[in-house]
Amino acid sequence: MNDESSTIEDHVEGLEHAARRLSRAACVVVVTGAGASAESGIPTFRDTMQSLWKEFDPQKLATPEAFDANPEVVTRWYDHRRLGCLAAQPNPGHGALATLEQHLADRGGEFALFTQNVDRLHQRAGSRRVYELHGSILEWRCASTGHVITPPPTPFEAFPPPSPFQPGALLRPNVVWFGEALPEEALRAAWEVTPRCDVFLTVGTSSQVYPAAGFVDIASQAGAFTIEVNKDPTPASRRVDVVLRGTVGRVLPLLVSRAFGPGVDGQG
Ligand code: BV8
Repeated sequence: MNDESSTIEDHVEGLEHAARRLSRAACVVVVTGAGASAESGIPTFRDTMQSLWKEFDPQKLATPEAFDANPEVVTRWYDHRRLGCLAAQPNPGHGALATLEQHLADRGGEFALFTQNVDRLHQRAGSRRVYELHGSILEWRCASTGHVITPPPTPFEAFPPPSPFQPGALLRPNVVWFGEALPEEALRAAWEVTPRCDVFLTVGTSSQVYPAAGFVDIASQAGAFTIEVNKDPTPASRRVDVVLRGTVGRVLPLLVSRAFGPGVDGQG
């Protein structure tokens, strides 16, 4: 990169190497976590406990046991987060992933995005092949019959919200709690495409929750070039080929525009 074109913005260590590999890839797999939505104003999973929730542990609340023991607290927490997700807008990091997917499609390549996030911002940013590993907070389901609904963008009127499908039953968020199985289709897709990808990106995740945190190892062991985008070190940092240390909203647009030329960095 010559001096004229490079700016302080561009000096993300490893960017050129990552961009070169990405520009040649025929199959790209991405896993995202809460850090991808942080710049949209959605608190990350482990930072989500602020103000009225500060005395709760998210890992304890995101369980079937907590819902059974205290359905009012759990459904209030999830409805509070649901409304936050509805009010949020996709950020340039989401846009860059949608642009990356389009570039792979334009060249007849393959792209798959596995998100641990439950906010649907990837879809709102234009990503098409998205697998929601941990479900969606915008959908709720009858805890007894499994019927799924999309509640209106207003707070529930009662907590815990009653199910309209069975008298006495409750509604719960249609997310995957700790100890619950991930959606079959998403897992099957992950096991199928991850070992075939040329480049694997792990984006904005603390890489602590399985099985999602293990996908990077499957890709790496199959020979993929692995990239981590995170503002902080994670357990995956020492296992990937390149760490792009920085915020998703800044690094991903840089990476995509370096790999595929200017003006395609997800900035609209
Ligand atoms: C299951 C619900 C089996 C929705 C969540 C090995 C294999 C399989 C399972 C296990 C295993 N070992 C242990 C387990 C059990 C468990 C697990 O992984 N426990 C952990 C704690 C060790 N896994 C499970 O229980 C899974 N189920 O495997 O079932 C089974 C099989 C058959 C039949 C029955 C059962 C279920 C896991 C899903 C749990 N549900 N959420 C919700 O409430 O949101 S997980 C929860 O953590 C969130 O969904 C979140 O997505 C996920 C991961 O967190 P992150 O997304 O990484 O968010 P976090 O805040 O941690 O980190 C944010 C990162 O971004 C940080 O690194 C930060 O530095 C960075 N960052 C912040 N801002 C930015 C940024 N980076 C860049 N730019 C920024 N601006």
